[in-house]
Amino acid sequence: MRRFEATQLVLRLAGESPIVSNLGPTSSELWHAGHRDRNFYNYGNMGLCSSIALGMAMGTDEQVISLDGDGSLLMNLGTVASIGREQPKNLTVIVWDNEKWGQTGGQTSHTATGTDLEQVAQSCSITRTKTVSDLEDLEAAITDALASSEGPNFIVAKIEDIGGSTSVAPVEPEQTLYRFRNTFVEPRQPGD
Ligand SMILES: Cc1ncc(C[n+]2csc(CCOP(=O)(O)OP(=O)(O)O)c2C)c(N)n1
Ligand SMILES: [Mg+2]
Repeated sequence: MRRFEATQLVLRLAGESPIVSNLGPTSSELWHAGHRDRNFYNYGNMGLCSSIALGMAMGTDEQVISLDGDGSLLMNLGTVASIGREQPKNLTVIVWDNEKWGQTGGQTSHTATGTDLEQVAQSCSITRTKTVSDLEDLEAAITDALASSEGPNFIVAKIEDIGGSTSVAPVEPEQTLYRFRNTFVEPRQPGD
């Protein structure tokens, strides 16, 4: 499964739900697959994608989707424990697992040598977990997750080891925050 096609699938299923995306190619591919104000592109920070999505899920009733990366999540496994502790019903974490720190040279990550992120999630009290490796199973897992009010959901999506299939997206952190935040704010009425 290629991340770009998988990202297009996520966008098709997400509706208006906020999507938080890992730095680098994950964010660039999301931008190319379908830029929208409710995409929160991470920039430069590693390991905080699902932490930000967790905070967001705790502040809204909407379904929140995190598109994380194996290497980044491995850098901050504590976020999985926090998701397990807080049990946000409206959070779905999808980990694009290419078993590599892809964008910095393709160094092999721990998921290539025995670390099973689905089991990590299970051990942190996240019970709704799945590991998928094709688009059909991914679609079923996401559909089930977004229809459920019993999250958190944790999906490990095994993806092919290819570099970024798109050019770097022209995203600026400040603009991302401004655009994204405004989608949660009620427009002001005359006289307010
Ligand atoms: C704290 C920190 N350390 C290192 C980096 C450099 N860095 C940027 S992306 C990345 C690899 C991310 O791996 P993964 O989340 O698996 O995404 P992939 O590149 O495979 O899509 C690294 C090491 C960084 N941005 N921040
Ligand atoms: Mg990776």
